[in-house]
Formats: sequence, structure tokens, C-alpha cells
Amino acid sequence: MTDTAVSFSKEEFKKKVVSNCKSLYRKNIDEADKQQVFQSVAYAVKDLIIDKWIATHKTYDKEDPKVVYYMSMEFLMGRALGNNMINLTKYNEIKEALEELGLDINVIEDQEPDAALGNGGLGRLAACFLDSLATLEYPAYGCGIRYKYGMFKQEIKDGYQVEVPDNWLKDGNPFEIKRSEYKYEVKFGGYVRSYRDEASGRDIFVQEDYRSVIAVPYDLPVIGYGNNTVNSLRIWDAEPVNTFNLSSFDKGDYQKAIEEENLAKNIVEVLYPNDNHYAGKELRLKQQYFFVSASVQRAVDRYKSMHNGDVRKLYEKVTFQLNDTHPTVAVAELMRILMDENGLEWDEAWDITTKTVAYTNHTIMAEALEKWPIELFSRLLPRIYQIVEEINRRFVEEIKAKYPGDQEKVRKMAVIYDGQVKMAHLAICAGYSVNGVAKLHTEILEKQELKDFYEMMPEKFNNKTNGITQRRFLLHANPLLADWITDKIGDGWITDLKQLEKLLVYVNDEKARQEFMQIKHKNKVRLAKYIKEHNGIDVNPDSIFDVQVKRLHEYKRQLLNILHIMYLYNEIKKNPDMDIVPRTFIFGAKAAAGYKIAKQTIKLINNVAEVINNDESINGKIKVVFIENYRVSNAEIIFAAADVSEQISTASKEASGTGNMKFMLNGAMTLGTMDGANVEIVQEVGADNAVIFGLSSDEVIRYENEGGYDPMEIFNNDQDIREVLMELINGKYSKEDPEMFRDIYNSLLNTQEGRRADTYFILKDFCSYADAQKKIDERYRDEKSWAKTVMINSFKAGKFSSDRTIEEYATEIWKLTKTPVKVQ
Ligand code: C3B
Repeated sequence: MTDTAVSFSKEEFKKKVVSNCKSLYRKNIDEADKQQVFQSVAYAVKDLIIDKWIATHKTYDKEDPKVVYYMSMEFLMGRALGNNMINLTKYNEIKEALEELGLDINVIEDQEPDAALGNGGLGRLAACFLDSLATLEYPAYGCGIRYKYGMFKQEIKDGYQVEVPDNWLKDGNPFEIKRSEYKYEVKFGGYVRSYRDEASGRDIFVQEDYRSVIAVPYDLPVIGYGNNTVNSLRIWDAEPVNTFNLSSFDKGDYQKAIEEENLAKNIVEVLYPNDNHYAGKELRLKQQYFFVSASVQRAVDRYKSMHNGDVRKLYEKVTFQLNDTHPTVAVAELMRILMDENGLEWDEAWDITTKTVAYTNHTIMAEALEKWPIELFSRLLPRIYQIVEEINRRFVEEIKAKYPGDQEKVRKMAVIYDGQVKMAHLAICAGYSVNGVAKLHTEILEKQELKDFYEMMPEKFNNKTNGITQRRFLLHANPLLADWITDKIGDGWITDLKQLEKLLVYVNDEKARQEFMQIKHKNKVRLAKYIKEHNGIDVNPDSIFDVQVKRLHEYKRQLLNILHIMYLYNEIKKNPDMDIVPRTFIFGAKAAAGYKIAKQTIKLINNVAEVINNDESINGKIKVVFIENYRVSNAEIIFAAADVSEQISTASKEASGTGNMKFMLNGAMTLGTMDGANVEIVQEVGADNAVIFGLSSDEVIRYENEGGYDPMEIFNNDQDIREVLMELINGKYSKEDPEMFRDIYNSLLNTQEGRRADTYFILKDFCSYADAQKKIDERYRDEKSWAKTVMINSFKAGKFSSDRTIEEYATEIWKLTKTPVKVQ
């Protein structure tokens, strides 16, 4: 770690806060409202960052190391203030300084809106990666979109999800800096005029009659922990080319000026709230090309300015990592820039491109695959489409050469086929690396989903198991446990999570076990308080906190969880003396606005909660809580308080999962299927320290390919399951409308629109899940053994630090060199 040269003076910091408040709001600090106090503090913290930020980019300019551009439609950053204070290693000092001003850091942190520029796992992974890149002193930019509205706020009204716009920028973002000097034009539509330039003998392509916008970047600081590195997350805003004015009116370009103004406004207006689902909207493709074009133009210009204007060795200093297929137009955009703007021939441009671009796959869900209709794609991006066509033509030639006469291979692998541009095929064909996000996921890619590609180019494929940053998800989220750990083994774990293994000796130490469980208890009290304040529900901190927080998706099977709760409730009603450990089932989940069955599931959870929580006859044995507006900031409180981590996706469907790692790190036991990174978690902690149930991924895939699963058979033969399913349609949980949950019922029992009944094997796994839940109950009763188990989970979480993941990306894919920064 590099020395942190920036000195900190409490007195100076206090003065800054006070003077910021005056110059921003013309107020003394004791007259300011909470938001104004937050802004005043945030600007003071920014002052502590700024010299390091400048020094970092001076160092990069001078030393010219290779840089990774992490291209992502989503960066789910959460709040910045607390995290920045932590990574500056000045959290406690600043907290004390604020106390001396009579200010409470927790209240101040609570004023900051989450930067929710993402949906779920994929967006949060990007945020964790940025944190690790800066901490490991790797030169990196995050490239994304400055959405005016991020992920919607979820309100629960009468049990239903209501989406409310997230106007996160309304009070201004104190940490961002507008960089107007790096603006770029991005062109849409029109047509391509081509001609031969006689002088050079080259074909020239010019886009004509297009509409364009100006992309203007805003930089957010990404601070390395305990070092001088401050990288940038660069998010692009769109501005009209000519702000609507008289001169364009005079020229008769009135229509065009208005159109361009609207184009600019619409492009960055809002994040698409879909997770693992492709909607195929034109505006989405505009967003993709918009931020990719601006980012690639800037990267190439920066490189040229440092290499005498010569782009031919771009790949030595630049690499683009595509976070899923969303930024895959980067392939064609880089080709365009190299050829049309820098005069390279196809072969040379292709050689550079295929050494520069790499691709991460995050899902095998068929409905998430991006396939753009040719008509839309070519109309919006005419020159880009030409290039993709040529890439496809050459690729198909290659396939034919390798597999003569095998038309099936062409059908399965071509970039353009059946009237569609297939973005994953483009990314694989052009990328020098294709990685999955957990061992099992990568195996499924190689053996199933991308089998033909793997056979043709095995050398591209590799695995990079996901990770999470312990700075946010332990040090910031769980200060009690973080302090306990540091007390015992020092603070090396903050940048080297494997060091937690030193704590394993304490699992046999009675006192340490008690301390660990007392911390868990305090965190449960903290969450209980949050739930009381936000939901008005009293929960018992001595009950088992059994938590499923993640996006609402059928494959994640929140429905299995709630159906089991309905079953358990029936059991308790039949046998009021039933001896069970009190359990609080906690859910948090947003559903994509247009995802009907997901929204119905939220309503079901809330209605079941209503019935169960108000039934005094069960003596509070079980409670059900749906936490409104699940997001990064409340996730931090939730993970720290969990006893049981529900990771119950249908095996093979969850590429990795990262919530599973956050729970584990904070001392929860996984109740899960052998899916995604759960497999590796079990490998780390040992089979005895997790409760596993359900079909294996092989079994799921076999049923999917060969058939032979009939949920109706289970319905007919299992009385308990039948009883629960009938309660979906008899009004027990929907007195106002017995038909309310009919769709859910049908989805489990009937084939619909070509979809198999019970697509996600909920009934098939039900009994095995109920048994697993019984095991949890039994194991929790043995306090000593439970404490051991959850401690082992926490202390074995080292592998799942995003520092490990990023170290692997940096050395095995990107070939980056660590570039420490000195501050003068
Ligand atoms: C998610 C996957 O669903 C998770 O299993 C995985 O852990 C994360 O990505 C990160 O790799 N994912 C997502 O959040 N959004 C998508 N569109 C595709 C995958």
C-alpha cells in the first residue's frame, strides 16, 4: 500500500464544513437543514479527495500504463459519503469532527440519495469492481450513463408495488465534476454515402442527414482504500447540438433542432428497470450506442494524444471490458473509428479491435439475450450496421471453412441471422476473452449455451467468479463486526480478506462465540428498529431472521419461499403447540414495472404477511415482512442482521449471485440450491455449514431437454402442496378478489403460451425445501454449533472479495500493471 500523504486536520475540516454552508446556502451550520448539512460535509470531503484525484491522472498521463475501460449500462453505486470517508481512512476522524459541531454522521449519511444507476447484481458488481480496481492501484475508468432518473423508488400501497421516479440529482451531486472539455458528438440515423477517393484509392463512408447529440461527461471519484489512487467513474450526459435557437429557425432547421433537443433529453432520461430481461426498445439501443460511442471516442483520442496520433498499437494500452452484451456496439464503433476516422484498412482495424475488446456473460436466461431486429438496428445506426454485416460475412466464411457443409453451425453461430443482430455472438466473435461469473456458470456456457463457440475457440473462454467489496459490505455496513475483527487480527483484512481465516481459531472459543452472536443480535435490533420505522411492524430480534433480498424474478423463486410460509402457517394452525423456533421471514425486492407475475408475487407476499402477522393465535411464531424500496443503502443494514441467507434459485439459472457472498461475510448460513456461486460457497465452508436442497443443475437441464416433469402429478399426490395451491384461488389471502392470484396458480399447473407448467420447478423442489427449512430450525436450537457455523461462513468469505476477482481479471485478461500514485 502506498503512503497516504494527504494530512487531515480536524479543525480545518470543521472550518471547511462551516464555510461551505455559508457559501452554498448563506447559512450558519446550525441554521441549515439536514440536506444542506450533508452537502456542506460532502464538499469538505471532496476537498480531501481532490489532490489525489489530480495526482492519479497526472501519474497515468506520465507513466502511460495500460488502462481498462469498464463499459457498463449500470453502476449501482449506492451512497458515496460514508464510503469515501472509509476509503480515505478518515471515517472516525470526520465523525468526531462532526460531533464537535453537534452533528450526527448517521443522520448526515441518511440524507444522501443512493446513486441507483443500476438494477441489481450486474450493476452492483460493476460498483464493487471499481472499488477494488482503485484499491489495487489499477488504472481504470468506469464508463456509463448519467441517467437523470435511476432505479425507481418502490412504494408499497395496499400491498402493491407502486413505482415512483427517483430524482436523485434534484439537490445536486456534490462529488461529480462536469468535464465539458471532453464532449463528443454522437450520430444517429440518416444514411451512409460512400465513394472512392481517387487520391488514396480508398472507399470513404460518410453518414448523411443524421440527427446527433453532444455527449458531455461527468466524473465521479472512485477512491482506493488507504492509498492515493482516485480513479474516475465517467458517466455521460446528453445535450442538444444546437440548443434551440433563432438561427436554426431561420435556416429552416426548426424541425431538426426540436428533434435533436428531444433526442438529447430522452436518451439519458431514465434507466430501464429490467433485470435479466431484454425488452428490445429503440431508445435502449440509442442509450447503448450513445455512451459507447462517446467512451470509445474519448479512449482513442486519449491514446492518440499520448502516441503521436498513431492508433495502431491501441491494444497495448487500452482494453474495453463489456459488462454483458449491453455495450457490444463498441466492437463496431471501434472498427468505425479506426477505419473511417483514422484511415486503417479492415484487417488492421480488426486485428486491433479483437485484441482490445473482452466480454463478460452474466446470464443464460434466454429472455435476457439481446437480439436487435435488423430493420431497427440499421435504421438507427446505418454505418455501424454495415460494419456488423461485414463482420458477420467474414465470420460465416470462417465457420464454413472450419465446418464445411454444416449449415447448422452457421444458423447457431452467425452474428446476423433470421432478421436479427445477435449481440452475444458479436461479442464472442470479436472479443479476445469471454468469461462467465462463477465456475458452474462458465461450465454451463462451455457445455451448453455457448457450446459451438467454445468448440471453435476454446482459448477465449475463462471463468472469473464474482466477488464483493468488504469495504462497503463489512467495514461500512457492519461496524460492530468490523471492529471486533480488527481487535482480534488487526486491519489487514480490509485489503486482504483471506486474513479472516486467522479468526477460525475462535470458533472453538466460548467467549468469542458469545461476542460474535451478541454483535449479530445488536445488528438484528438495528434492523428491527428500521422495520418498525419503515413498516410499522414489530419483529422479535430473538427470532431467526430468514432473509431473501434480491430482484423479484421467477427463477429466483421468491414464490417457493412464500408458498412454504403458507404451508408452515397451515401446520401451525393445525398444531398450535408445534415446537418451532420463532422465525421472521424478511423479503425485499423490486419487480420490473411491466413484469406482471413478479408484481403479483409482491402482492401475495404482502397479503400473506397481513394475515399471518395479525393472527394472534400463533403467538408470533412466524412473521413476514416485506421491506419497501430495497436498495444498496438499506441492504447494508439487512445483510448485517441476517441469520439465514435464502439463495433458492432453480439450479443452473443464477449465473453467480453476489448477495449470497454478502450474507456469508456477515455471518449468515446459506439455505440454497447448488446454483451459481453457492457451489463455491459450499466448497469453502464445507457441506456441514450450509443447508442445500433441490434439483441439481444437471437434473434441471435434463428435464428441460428431455421433458418428464409433470407438476400436476405432485399437485394430485401431495395433500399439503395442494392445500397451499388451493389457497391461492380460494380467497384466503385475497378476500376482496379470490381471482387475484389465479395467474400464479396457473403458472404452476398449466402450460401457457408455449411455457411449461412450473417452469422453475417450484413444486418439484418444494418438499426438499421444506425439509431444508426444518433443518435450519433444528440447527438453530444448538446455539454453540450455530455460532460455529455462521462464524465459519464469515471467516471463509475471503475468496469472495472482489479484490480477488479483480486481481484475476487484471492479470489473466487485461494484463494491467499496478500504478501507485504519489501526492506531492
Ligand atoms: C446478474 C446475475 O443474475 C447474477 O447471477 C450475477 O451475480 C450478477 O449478474 C453479476 O454477475 N445479472 C443481472 O443482474 N442483470 C442481467 N441483465 C444479467 C445478469
